[in-house]
Amino acid sequence: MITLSLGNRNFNLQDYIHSLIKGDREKCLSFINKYLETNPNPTKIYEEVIRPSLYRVGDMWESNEISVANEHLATSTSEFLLNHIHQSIHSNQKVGKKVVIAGIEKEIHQIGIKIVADCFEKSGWETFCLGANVSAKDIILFVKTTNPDLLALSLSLYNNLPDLEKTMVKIREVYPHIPIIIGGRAFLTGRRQLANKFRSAFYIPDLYALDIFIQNQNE
Ligand code: B12
Repeated sequence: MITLSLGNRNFNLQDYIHSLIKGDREKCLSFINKYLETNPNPTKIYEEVIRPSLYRVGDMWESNEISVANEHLATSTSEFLLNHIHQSIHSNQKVGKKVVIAGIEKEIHQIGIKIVADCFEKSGWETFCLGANVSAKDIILFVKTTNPDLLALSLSLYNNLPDLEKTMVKIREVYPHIPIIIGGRAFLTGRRQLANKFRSAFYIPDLYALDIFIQNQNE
């Protein structure tokens, strides 16, 4: 049993994962609402509930403990819950900064991308979330029209790391100075130093570090 303790309440993550796989929106929603009541900081719920539960779903899928359909159900239920959590996000003041967030071409994992967008939004940034599978050409064109202060790229598949590097090379050819942050599950097993190959590029390991990065940018 995986129990999360928060305030004086305990949350059984195993039960939540079970409801997620069954696509039981009502039970999941009740879990999420109780968690948010105890701690309204979305970063915490993303890092302690949404991410680990989907990683667990991925492991169960990989080891054939659950079907592809149940994995899809868990994913779509999580997307529904993200939309719900999004409603609790309020930024008191706009900071006058813009960020473009995207998953590179061939990447169709988009939940992490949406979450990163929420983190910027709650900190008062104007946020352009392009979603997954965006080509370098399209990212470059979009940057031209929006002139953002920062570009955030997400990568889930380890095998796509060379494509991320190629994308960053192409972006740097056109925009030598725009700061770029990279993150996502692909870096869990290494290659975090990829960012060091590029000027003003940074690897950010999790949302707690992202919040600190954003705070520093806001000062
Ligand atoms: C849902 C899912 C899918 C869905 C995606 C649907 C969607 N709408 O996004 C579908 C079914 C489409 C899918 C497809 C595939 N998937 Co998939 N998928 C998953 C699963 C179960 C969950 C992903 C997820 O949403 N995680 C939760 C989010 C919140 O976590 P996250 O993305 O890591 O993001 C967090 C952080 O990393 C960070 N973050 C993310 N990006 C960024 C960016 C920045 C700048 C920063 C600062 C932070 C940051 O913030 C987030 C909050 O904590 C994972 C399991 C897992 N362990 O992740 C497998 C997983 C990622 N998939 C995997 C695979 C193999 C595939 C497929 C190749 C399967 C296939 N044979 O077709 C395809 C590939 C498709 C493609 N070309 O991209 C493997 C990858 C293994 C590897 N070698 O890298 C995993 C790990 C499953 C497994 N255990 O094998 N998948």
